[in-house]
Amino acid sequence: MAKSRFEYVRTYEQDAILLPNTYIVIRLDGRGFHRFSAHYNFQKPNDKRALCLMNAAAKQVMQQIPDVAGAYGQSDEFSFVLSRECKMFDRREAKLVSTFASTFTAQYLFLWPEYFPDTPLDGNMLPSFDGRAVLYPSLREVRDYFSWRQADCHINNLYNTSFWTLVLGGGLSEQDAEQALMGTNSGEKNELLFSRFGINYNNEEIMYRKGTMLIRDVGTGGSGSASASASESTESIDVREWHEKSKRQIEREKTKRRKAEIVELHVDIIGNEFWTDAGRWIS
Ligand code: DGT
Ligand code: MG
Ligand code: MG
Ligand code: MG
Ligand code: MG
Repeated sequence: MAKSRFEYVRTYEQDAILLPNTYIVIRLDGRGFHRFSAHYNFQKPNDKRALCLMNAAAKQVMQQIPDVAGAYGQSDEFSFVLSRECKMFDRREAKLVSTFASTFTAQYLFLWPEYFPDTPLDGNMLPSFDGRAVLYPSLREVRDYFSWRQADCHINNLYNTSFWTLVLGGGLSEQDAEQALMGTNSGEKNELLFSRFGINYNNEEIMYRKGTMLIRDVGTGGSGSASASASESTESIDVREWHEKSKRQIEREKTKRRKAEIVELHVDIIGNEFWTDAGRWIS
């Protein structure tokens, strides 16, 4: 490209580069979904169509971006964790975050009619998602990050389930329901649901209670890491040591991720089990 005398303006561009050798978590969150969900009459407290649409859009993002190891979603948010060796866009933060947000938004729009066949989108109320990238130095923090989001899902869902049961099932006004729940702990909310409405919270749909984890089924015959030993599979990931990987190894893992089937799980990701059994999806 011929250089013009205007070319110098380019030197004003500042790229924030994400630290090497760290896990990148990109969290997307629906903009103003309080209003968005009301506009399209999402069922309260959970609209299955809306949650499945989020999952489907996230799955498409994973399909298109093999650097994503796994993703967790709940409510109007989705978090994608990228492998530590990820070199996509030379780890330029703005390129990464904006690409994730726009790819996800495009998929959400494209898939909308499949999940809301009777509800056309309104040009004055279209979905958009903000995004941010957070870096974590080890699997310990990555794991705690996912635990944090799932705990958030649990707390909000228990509250929302109690609130809407009081309003829709108990005939309370929204203010009275808020009053009734003020200062109650989890046990008291469970008790209220059970004693007044015969609802056992633990029998509520698991996707609502646990959110959705998407991982790649990289198989059990040797994990993503070529040097993985048999004993590693039973080892808790937070004690697994990180070691420098060769370019070939990184490429091999990427190919494996690209080919692997994406599995949708609605399970506890706070306890050890998920990270010992399924922990192979991340290395
Ligand atoms: P933001 O993120 O600051 O732009 O604002 P919002 O309004 O998106 O707030 P946020 O992200 O904290 O909360 C998510 C909102 O989306 C919350 O008001 C509940 C709503 N929402 C998400 N999923 C569902 C659903 O399945 N059913 C219903 N009725 N509402 C939902
Ligand atoms: Mg939001
Ligand atoms: Mg917010
Ligand atoms: Mg949100
Ligand atoms: Mg371009």
